[in-house]
Amino acid sequence: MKILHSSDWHLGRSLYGRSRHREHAQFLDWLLKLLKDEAVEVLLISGDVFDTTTPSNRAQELYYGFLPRALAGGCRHIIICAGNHDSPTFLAAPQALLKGLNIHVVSSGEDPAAELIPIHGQDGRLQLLVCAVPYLRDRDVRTAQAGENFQEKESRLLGGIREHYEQIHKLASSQKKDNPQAIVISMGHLFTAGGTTVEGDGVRDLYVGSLAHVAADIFPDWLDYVALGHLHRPQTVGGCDSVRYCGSPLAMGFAECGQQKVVNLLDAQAGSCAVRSIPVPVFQNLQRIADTAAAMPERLRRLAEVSGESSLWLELHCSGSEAAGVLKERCLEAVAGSGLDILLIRNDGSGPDGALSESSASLDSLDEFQVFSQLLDVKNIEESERQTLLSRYRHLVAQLAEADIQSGAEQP
Ligand SMILES: [Mn+2]
Repeated sequence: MKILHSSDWHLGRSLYGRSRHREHAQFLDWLLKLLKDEAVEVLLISGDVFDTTTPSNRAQELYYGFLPRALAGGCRHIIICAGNHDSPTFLAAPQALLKGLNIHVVSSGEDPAAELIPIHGQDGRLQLLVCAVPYLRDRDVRTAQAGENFQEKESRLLGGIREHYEQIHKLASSQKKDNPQAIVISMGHLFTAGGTTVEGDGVRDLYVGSLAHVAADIFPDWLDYVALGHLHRPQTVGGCDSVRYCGSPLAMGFAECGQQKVVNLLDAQAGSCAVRSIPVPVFQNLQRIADTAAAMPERLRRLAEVSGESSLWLELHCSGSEAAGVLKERCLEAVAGSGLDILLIRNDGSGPDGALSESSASLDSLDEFQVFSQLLDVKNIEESERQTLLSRYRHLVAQLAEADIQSGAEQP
């Protein structure tokens, strides 16, 4: 049985204000062809389908346009679990309709039994059992206790996550006993201990701190495969070939340019699951260039000559003495008429007007934590107080990210 594992599409995402819509559309077309060519029967999407909890209509059109085309191409079942970027209620809203088409959406982690998806063969026997665990939110797995500190909260959360996986694996294991021929796969959207990320790759910290990394031993070794989402770099977990993050299909930022993106294709039978990583083509070239401000325009001019009209998005890191405005003008002039497109110029401010360059850094290039950290710098906050404020701020941002404000339900 051929099964394909993908995750972290982040439909609707932009890069420094530039839309990635065309790239996403091209990726989905490529994926449709792959599903068909490889005669994939089941597609697994391990969370972060959308980049935000309120995706644009265009982003939704990509998703709802893709699903029926995948089915028409021969894919029998699609299983989608929610990631931390997805709104659980948004993904769940068309659940009943999609279920009728064999598209299974699991968006909330309230009930492990509801995350167990059985897929039967034509002979009526259980062929595949998928434990489709979505991103587990704080409220899914634990009850808040009065007066607990952050550490207690985190350790209780980790315990709750572990227990949730134990429960679903117990249910799956008892079904497996009656159906030894069945393939069993777990899906999850979480940060397992030892996983790696790249600066600026768009992986939003889960929960309050970075302590909430779950040990990979929550996945028992009798599982045929574990299809993970959340980390954007493809990787195996704990040296185990059958526990994998497939990563995002697009480079999420300039730090990821040159990183080979993949989807994982499984040829699965009970007890043996061969995994092949299929490289995803690059639909938009990205490049980061670091040089002195004085040398940058000439370097761009040479690059423009070589690349001609082919499209290349650039992030420039400049050092040295050049006023930000003049530098920008000279760089734009150097790439005029070519396929080179400068998305961001970062000036390290080592020149005489360093302060000016720094303050003109675009808000687009900073995340919410960098903005807050700069605010603490400006206010000359002392180190001890700084740690407390940072920790509270992270807590607030995490709460906000999990609030699912468009759900229409009364917020507690
Ligand atoms: Mn993600």
